[in-house]
Amino acid sequence: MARAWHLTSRPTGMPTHGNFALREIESPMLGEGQIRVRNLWLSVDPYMRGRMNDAKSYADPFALDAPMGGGAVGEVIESKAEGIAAGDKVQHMAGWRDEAVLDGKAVQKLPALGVPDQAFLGLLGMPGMTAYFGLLSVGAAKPGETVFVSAAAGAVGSTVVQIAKAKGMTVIGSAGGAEKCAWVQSLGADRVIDYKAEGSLVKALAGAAPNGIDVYFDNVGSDHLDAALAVANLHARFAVCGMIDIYNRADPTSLRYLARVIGARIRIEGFLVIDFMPRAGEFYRDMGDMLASGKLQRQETVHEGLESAPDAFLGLFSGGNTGKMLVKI
Ligand code: NAP
Ligand code: FER
Repeated sequence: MARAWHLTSRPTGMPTHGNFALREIESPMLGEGQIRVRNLWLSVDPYMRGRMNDAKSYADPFALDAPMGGGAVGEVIESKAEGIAAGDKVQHMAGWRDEAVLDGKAVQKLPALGVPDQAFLGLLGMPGMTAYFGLLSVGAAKPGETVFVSAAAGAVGSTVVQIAKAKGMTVIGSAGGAEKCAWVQSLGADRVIDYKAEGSLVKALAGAAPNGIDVYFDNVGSDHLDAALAVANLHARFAVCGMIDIYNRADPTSLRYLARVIGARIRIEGFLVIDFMPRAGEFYRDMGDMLASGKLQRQETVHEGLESAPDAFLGLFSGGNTGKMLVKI
């Protein structure tokens, strides 16, 4: 019997195990055009927290008492869809479960880039694409400029660090704890800030970026965003990717340095990775080249078994991952 994690209640503040239940689901016979996929890897991502709220947003909330969704990679075990055969590896959005029956049109075969399957959930998947277009298109980062990225040891942030270095930028990354900071430095970051060890992030960033910053890639919001505003150069660009610091709290901190937007003519722009899907080919080509020339490293934190999905998800909010957080089935 296939099983799927269901959202059973909407969290207030930090989610708990009590918000989820692992339940058996139907495994229907295949209709014309459908495939059966055995999931191998599940992605857990911060955006899922937003979809647990009953709020109007870019995507519908997760329904209560229904299987959760999310990025996944699996193997086709049965197919009635043209062009897809048993044994094919595919990516799709029916995650948080061990098996899924899907329309063949709802999955993509994994590109042949010579990397392990799970890379398509991280470095070469949604987080990688977020990093790539957020940095180069939204942030319009140029060689020689200084980029600051928060949550730099995470899936998106660690990819931003590596792309920025490969493209000739000076990079400052922030992360929680000495071990993560050492890893971010090993990826090529010029300076790292252990935000958990700093009293004032403004002072720490001013010290790490004596010539200011030209691009801020925001994954965290709050004090990180404020510190970036404080040290931003004239015509700096802020690519606002996420604000994980506020996803579980009702009392967002105020921005003391917001008015610098005016004098420094800062452009602050939020973005969604889905807007860049039509440019996926560009991403795979350029990332493929960078991979082939040894400029990109992959790192994953893996939780074992479908049972561990809520633990993996909750770990995102307590710094439980270095690189991409994954569940291996
Ligand atoms: P991730 O960075 O791999 O995982 C989350 C990390 O955030 C944790 O490991 C933790 O690292 C850090 N963190 C958690 N709570 C924090 C807090 N209160 N203050 C500072 N750091 C905190 O996750 P990801 O998938 O790469 O996502 C990163 C950001 O990008 C998120 O904000 C996410 O919502 C956003 N995102 C946006 C899009 C889009 O289309 N706009 C797409 C993908 C992701 P430390 O141990 O360093 O604290
Ligand atoms: C994310 C965080 C927030 C994300 C989307 C949002 C796709 C959107 C928030 C909103 O619409 O309020 O990681 O990823």
